[in-house]
Amino acid sequence: MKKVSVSIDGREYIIPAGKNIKEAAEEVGIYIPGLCHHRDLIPVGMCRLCIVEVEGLREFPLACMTPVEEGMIIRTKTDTLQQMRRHTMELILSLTNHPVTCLFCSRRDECRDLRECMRKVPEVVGCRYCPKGGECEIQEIVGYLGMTELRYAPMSGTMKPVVREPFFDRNYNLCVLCGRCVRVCHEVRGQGVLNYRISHHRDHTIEPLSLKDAGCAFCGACVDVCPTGALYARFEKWLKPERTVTTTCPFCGVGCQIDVGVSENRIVRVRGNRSPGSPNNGQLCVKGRFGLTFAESPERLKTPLVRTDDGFKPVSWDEAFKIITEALHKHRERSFGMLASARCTNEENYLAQKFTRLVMKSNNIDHCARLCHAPTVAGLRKAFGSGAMTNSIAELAYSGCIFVIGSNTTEQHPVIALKIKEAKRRGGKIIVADPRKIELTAIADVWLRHNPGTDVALILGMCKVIVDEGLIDKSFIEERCEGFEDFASSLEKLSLEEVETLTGVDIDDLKSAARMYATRRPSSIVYAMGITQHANGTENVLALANLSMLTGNIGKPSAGINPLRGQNNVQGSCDMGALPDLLPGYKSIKDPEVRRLFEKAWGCRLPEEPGLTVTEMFHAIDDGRIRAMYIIGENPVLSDPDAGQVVESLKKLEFLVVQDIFLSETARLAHVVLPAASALEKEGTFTNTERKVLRVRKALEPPGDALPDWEIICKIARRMGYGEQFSYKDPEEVMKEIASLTKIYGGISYDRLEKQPLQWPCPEPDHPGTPYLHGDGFMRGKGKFHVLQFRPSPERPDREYPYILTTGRILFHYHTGTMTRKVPDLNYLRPEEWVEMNLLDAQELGVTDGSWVEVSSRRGRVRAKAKVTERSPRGVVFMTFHFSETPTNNLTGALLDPVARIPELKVCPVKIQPIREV
Ligand SMILES: Nc1nc2c(c(=O)[nH]1)N[C@H]1C(S)=C(S)[C@@H](COP(=O)(O)OP(=O)(O)OC[C@H]3O[C@@H](n4cnc5c(=O)[nH]c(N)nc54)[C@H](O)[C@@H]3O)O[C@H]1N2
Ligand SMILES: Nc1nc2c(c(=O)[nH]1)N[C@H]1C(S)=C(S)[C@@H](COP(=O)(O)OP(=O)(O)OC[C@H]3O[C@@H](n4cnc5c(=O)[nH]c(N)nc54)[C@H](O)[C@@H]3O)O[C@H]1N2
Ligand SMILES: [Mo]
Repeated sequence: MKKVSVSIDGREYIIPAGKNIKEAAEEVGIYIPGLCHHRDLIPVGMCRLCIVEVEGLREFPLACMTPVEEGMIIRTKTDTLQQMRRHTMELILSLTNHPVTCLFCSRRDECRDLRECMRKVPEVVGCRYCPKGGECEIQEIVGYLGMTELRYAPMSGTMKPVVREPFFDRNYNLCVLCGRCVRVCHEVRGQGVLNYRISHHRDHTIEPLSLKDAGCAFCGACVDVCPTGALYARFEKWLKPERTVTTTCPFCGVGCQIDVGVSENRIVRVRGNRSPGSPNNGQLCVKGRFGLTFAESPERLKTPLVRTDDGFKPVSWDEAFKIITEALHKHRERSFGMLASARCTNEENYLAQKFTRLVMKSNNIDHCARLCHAPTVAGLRKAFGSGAMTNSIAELAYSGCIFVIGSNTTEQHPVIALKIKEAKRRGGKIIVADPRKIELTAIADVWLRHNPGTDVALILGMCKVIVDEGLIDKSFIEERCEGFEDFASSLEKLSLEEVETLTGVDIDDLKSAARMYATRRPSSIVYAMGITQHANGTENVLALANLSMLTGNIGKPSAGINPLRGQNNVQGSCDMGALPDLLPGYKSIKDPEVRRLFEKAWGCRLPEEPGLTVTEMFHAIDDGRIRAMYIIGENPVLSDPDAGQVVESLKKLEFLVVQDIFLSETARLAHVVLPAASALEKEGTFTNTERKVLRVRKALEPPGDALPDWEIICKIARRMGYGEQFSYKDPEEVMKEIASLTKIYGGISYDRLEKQPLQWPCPEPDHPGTPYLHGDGFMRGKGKFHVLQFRPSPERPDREYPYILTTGRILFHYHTGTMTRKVPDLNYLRPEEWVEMNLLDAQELGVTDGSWVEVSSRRGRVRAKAKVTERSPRGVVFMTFHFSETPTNNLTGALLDPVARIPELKVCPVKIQPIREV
């Protein structure tokens, strides 16, 4: 990196070239005041407070707008500068009518706790008015400038009412019109909701007046950049953290690093962390920023519960363990099934599978990856030899083209969507393939609105165009792949007209998408559930693998295939072998060599036959092959397909123990319920979607008697006679064992993670980790093309069930709602299920926006309000599975992909009938 040497305030510094004076000074610890600038924003030089003196220049350059140059002699704090800044500041304060009592308060420097201040100096209305106290940037500037009074009378303005938004207040009496909020909303978040409202009554303020209906995503970025108390999160108001803990967000698979400020065992601050390797660089989404308070919900489980005839009875851990060990002893070596949890840490998942295999002598262990990315694991392993996201989140910003297929990225991985928007700003092309009109279609260069379930045809069509037009990367294919000839000749039989008929996508659009993807290298593919949750999910994944190899867009930075993993630790649960056929590190249970390694380490014999998958376990209950289950952090009563059947099956179990943080719908069916500590209350690691191992740290004490999942599993195992194999001091010790047995984690340790996160494969203690895979050759040797044929979804719409129901998620809620629905303002933003449907369908059905409908399938029926929206194409309706009042999965079916055993959750034929309000 090029460097320049400069002098600042009489000292010499070497600074990376390309920085502006303000950034350069900050880097060496010199403060220059400023209100409009923020490190995430494009400098605009609006507030003029950051003027400096540069030798040889007669004017006073703005530090935020002036790049450092070799040999510059800069002064940041001369009398002239300070005097000019004081004038400027006085003007800003008087023109914006910002209250000053607090600013000139003699105890300003001690200002730490505003409640304290109000008690001592009750007449200080300024403080009472502002929630920001010692963190106010205006106060900092006023102090730096040594101001003691305001010589200009404040402009008389009217008091503006404080607007109460979900999560935060907007008090424009405190706004100094620095514009940071407006700019972060446009520049960083690409949301563009906030705007200036300039009126001739000097009543300048920020629009819109209410954010809820204006498309605001409530990410909180505006709140975080506000220098004053104008925008302020209510749960942070008045309170100061006693300590701050950096940990990993417990919602989705992005793995955002968060700084959680805690006071008296309560969360009083949440900020995005920006230390090296953090996937989010300071940004968060609504759930990470404002949704962590689920942990403080009074509904948290606080003691073990045992079911009696009169409902659940709280019991001691001792009593609960006694019942559990007695019951589980009966089912060893047979009739036992475990669901591990992608919400839990790596260490906990490792222990869950060790418990199942070693203590229960069974391979019946699986988890929600089965309903999620099982086709990714299966398909990408077949094609490349590894089932993980090939590249890193940060690389997306530099892609020449991003093909987003079946991923509603802005709602489901909001912080990754920022990188897609950034790529667009840098001139990259965006292709979206989605039947629904998602937010990204607004910035897409091409939007392929295909019929649900026709992805194989669509992708093969693109492959055909690429081959026919000679856009393939011949040398890449020759050197690094196999099976190309067969694949290419299989395309000869495919007709684009047929693709058009099947998919409903115009041939010209298909062609331009194919050309864009093939020629704007490096091109990335981003996909999620729209690809995997189909009875032909594995074929969809293989089709994408073919597309990437054809054009050589794999094994390179900013290219690759990026399955966005869903749950916070679903990548880790898979890595840890919480799967019926694989031991930690994706080692086959059938391989005797592998078994020997684990048998030696654990001192046991391992069961050889692969176990049952999630969906198979529920069927096995029905025929008596499974009679006891241990479910950790999963809620299949709402999340599994054909959920009505799942409930029936669970009721047949002789013994069910559920370990959760809430009394979930599944826990309600248990014989014993165990209270777990949430991610905010324990130590460990999560592995995010880009294979990055991130630390989870304890910020809060767990409520009541709740214990971390790892401790509970170990305690049960020890009681069942496995004291030696399950006595760990802490999760760090578990990670040591994981690293010793799992090559891809071989070089990972808590010591190293303390410095920065590491991406697997990281086989040695001095290995730097791997940002993108298959760089020096595919993990399986050669990349393999697969010949594929389009198979339509097994259950098609017909006269009785004419609409296609596709299911998924929305921004404000998470899965079965156990956590997000405990956060009042998330619930306020979306309190109920909607059946999203097209206007033409609504008219045909005689349904209006907000009226009630009954949706039924061959398996069940549910009721909800209709939402008439252009998001849904004709004939397709969309529902979530976030609301227990509307158990959508009573409708979906358990038709499985033959390879990955994932159910078809994205195509379910239904009928819809208007009903009277319920
Ligand atoms: N807010 C929030 N974020 C989440 C979650 C959450 O519950 N809430 N869950 C997390 C988890 S575990 C996961 S797996 C991810 C899921 O993240 P996504 O997969 O992005 O979410 P979905 O809503 O399931 O569906 C994705 C898209 O697939 C489209 N689609 C439907 N049918 C088809 C089809 O046949 N072909 C194609 N190409 N597209 C189709 C839908 O219109 C939708 O836009 O989100 C994670 N993030
Ligand atoms: N119709 C339809 N169904 C779907 C999908 C779809 O798109 N459509 N998507 C599928 C997908 S991709 C997924 S990933 C699954 C998700 O399905 P689930 O994993 O069953 O859903 P969650 O609501 O995330 O359930 C996790 C449970 O873990 C608990 N929990 C949270 N943290 C902890 C912890 O630290 N310890 C313990 N012990 N418990 C904890 C929560 O309270 C919650 O009850 O749903 C699937 N089901
Ligand atoms: Mo998922």
